[in-house]
Amino acid sequence: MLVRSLKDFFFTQIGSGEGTKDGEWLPVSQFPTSVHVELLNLKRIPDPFVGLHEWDVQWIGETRWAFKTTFSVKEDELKTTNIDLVFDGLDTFASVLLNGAQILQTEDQFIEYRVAVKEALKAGENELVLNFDSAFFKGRELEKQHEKLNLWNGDSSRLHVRKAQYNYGWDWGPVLMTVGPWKPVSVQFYENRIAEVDVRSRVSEQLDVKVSVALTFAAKTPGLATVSLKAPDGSVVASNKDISGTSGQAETKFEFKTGEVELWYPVGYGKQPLYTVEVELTDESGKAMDSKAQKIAFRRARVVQEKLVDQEGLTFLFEINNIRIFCGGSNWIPADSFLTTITAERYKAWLQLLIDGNQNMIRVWGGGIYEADVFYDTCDELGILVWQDFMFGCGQYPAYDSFLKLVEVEAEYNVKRLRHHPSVVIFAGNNEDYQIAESCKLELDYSDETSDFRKTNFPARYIYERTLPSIVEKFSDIFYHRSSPYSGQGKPTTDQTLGDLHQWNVWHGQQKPWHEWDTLAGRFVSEFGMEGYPDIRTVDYWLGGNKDERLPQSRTNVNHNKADGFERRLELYLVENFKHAFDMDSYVYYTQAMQAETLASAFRLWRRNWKGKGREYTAGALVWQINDCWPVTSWAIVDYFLRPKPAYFAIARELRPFTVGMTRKEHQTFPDDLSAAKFTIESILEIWGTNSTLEEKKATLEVSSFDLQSEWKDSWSKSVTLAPNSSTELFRGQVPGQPTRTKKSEVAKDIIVSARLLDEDGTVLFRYSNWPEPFKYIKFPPVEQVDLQIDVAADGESVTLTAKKPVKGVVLDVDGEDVKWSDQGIDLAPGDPQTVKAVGLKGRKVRARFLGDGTA
Ligand code: BMA
Repeated sequence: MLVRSLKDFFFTQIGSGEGTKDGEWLPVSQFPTSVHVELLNLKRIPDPFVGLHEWDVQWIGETRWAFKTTFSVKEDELKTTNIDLVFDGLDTFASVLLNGAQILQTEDQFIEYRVAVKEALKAGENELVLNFDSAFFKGRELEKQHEKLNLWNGDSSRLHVRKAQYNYGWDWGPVLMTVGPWKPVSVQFYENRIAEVDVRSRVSEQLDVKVSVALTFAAKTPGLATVSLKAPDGSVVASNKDISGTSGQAETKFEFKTGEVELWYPVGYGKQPLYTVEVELTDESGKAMDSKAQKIAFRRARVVQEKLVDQEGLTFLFEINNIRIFCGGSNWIPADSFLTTITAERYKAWLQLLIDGNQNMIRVWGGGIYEADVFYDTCDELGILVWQDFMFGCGQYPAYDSFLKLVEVEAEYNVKRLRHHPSVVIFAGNNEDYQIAESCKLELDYSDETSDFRKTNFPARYIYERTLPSIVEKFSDIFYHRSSPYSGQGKPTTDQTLGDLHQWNVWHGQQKPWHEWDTLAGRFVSEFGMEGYPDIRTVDYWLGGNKDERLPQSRTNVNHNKADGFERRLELYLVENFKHAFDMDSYVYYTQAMQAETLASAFRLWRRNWKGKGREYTAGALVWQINDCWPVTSWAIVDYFLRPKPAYFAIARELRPFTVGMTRKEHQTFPDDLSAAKFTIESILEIWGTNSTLEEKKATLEVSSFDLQSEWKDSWSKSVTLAPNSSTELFRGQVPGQPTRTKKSEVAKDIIVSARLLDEDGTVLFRYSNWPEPFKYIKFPPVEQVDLQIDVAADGESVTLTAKKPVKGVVLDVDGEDVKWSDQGIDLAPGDPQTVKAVGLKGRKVRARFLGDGTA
């Protein structure tokens, strides 16, 4: 098969306007591309990521645009039996003309379009024109034609349009309605081609492997196929030849006993050996017609929902090759408002950040896109488990026939595109659409499994409970989950004992203190979060040098935080917990410190709930969100420019193989039920360890306590054994140095309890300091007494931190460009120096912020 990519496109605005003059065709600067990217490149629009310019480019989304190219076809090429034009992705409503004749009308951004064009082509120059309508107008017309439906985020017309929903604006993203050929365009010449390679590898409980390879050919012409399975080192493991392809279909099988082929494991549990299935198709004379290679891997993946020994409900856990995995990870949104600008290197950098953050799962969220192949390839290579939503987010979607037809084609196309990735272990029908149905009190009777839901005012239930599960089952072996969140057993999405949970009662909902995460746990918490400002450099980027706007309350900063009521919520959590300052740099620090505390606490408390077989009370936590699509203040733990926030490092610590967790709770006891004045208050400390490895771990737990207001300190240690793949309770008792109190006016001492887990050779496996809360009450010692020292190593690429007093929330920085720090948001204890890598320090002076550093 001969494939020719078409890249030399020109674009113009249909009907003159701000973009291009009448009849002015401009060469594109890159391909694939979109109109915003091209106008930005030509400096015909301001950068929508800066200032309030988002609102200066809205006209683009309400304008029609055209792209055109010419390509030549030789006489002999024209003789080829089949010639197709293939569009991997057109955003979104395009009418396609070849040599002036319309050959295609598109209406779904998420699928490939293939058109047989042999008859429409001529020898010599051929002209291809793509006329794009305004998706926004199209949506509004469809909405008028059908009905206005409920949603959260964006214009309601989005629900009628199969386009990345976040384009319409989200509570972390701008309104930027992209338009254009966002994926490659090619012309393909072939006698016959391998249309589909469907590799299913079934790994039994005994871990033996059965592989079936089903082939679909474009044409029913005589031909023979050879299917080879190659090992990661390229050697041929097995091969089947002379498989007849004449009927257009063919199948072949391979079987391997346990251990004959290597299994794929998620990061932290084994390697990620990727095999390759190579298919050669020849005609009867042996002349090659087409070939395809597909990476595959062998793993047994299960979503286990079974009874717990002593709690109601069911587990919701992931098991890979018979190993139950605590999933610590993140939610992923599109990494840019302008998708065509995201390079393969950027995808890899993001996913490497996830791995460096000790995370093992990523959820591709339902308001974005079915991600690029490189995303899933990289997850396969790095051992990152993928939770894949279908692209429906926070809406009461329709299910009228034409919409349903689009969804069927879209789902089949993307399930087939993603099914061979070992990393993809679950498909979820949508993001939060059952929550919309619950909160809008739509017709949703969970016990009704039989009605034709299209006749209800929650018609999309038909998609999530009929259309998608049957497509997933028919074309893949991947587990299907009706929605995220979804409980099942007829329970609402807020049930904490079933399915997955979006726990938003911190920040949204009841706006509870993060200290209550333990009572807010679920079987699998697939969303929770806290906002924090991005790095000050990112803030300065969107300020575009406008110093007058360099304060938290400025119009520009407000435009770069899309979360409803963010001011109130940020201040709610800051005022309740931190003495804080309100200048720009301080607000960045304090919101980041708050975000880090909030999110680390969640992972710490929920990992404690992973207590071994039958006690997997919480089997996963996916933080909302790892990334941003533009420079913004949001729930992201790493900002748009891939600058990690302290929360990223705090979470990375809590997801290490061995951790120690602590809580400190006040227990008030009354001698009898008469008196309210007579009571005792004890500060009870609970300590536990976690071990995500499959071996038990012997270590030493060392607990050092310091009084912030005096030289008093205490220390004890004991040998501990951390159970494999579980948490282990290690200690419960009074906070050292904190006497029992009998009056509320006897305030608790500022005792800092620092625990370290030491390996047999004395290496520090983990350290964690538990501080009295809320932090706002703490009387921090004068900075001189703290005497925080930052010593730069001889190689200038790391710094060692020491202090005479416990220090909380150390964030390091330098002037100028970023340094790649290995840790941030550090809690220091006297006598326990910590070394932080500082790649790119280049001799610059390191400064530090910390709680009690005098800025508030
Ligand atoms: C959940 C997500 C997103 C949203 C986030 C923060 O609803 O599914 O839709 O951005 O919360 O509000």
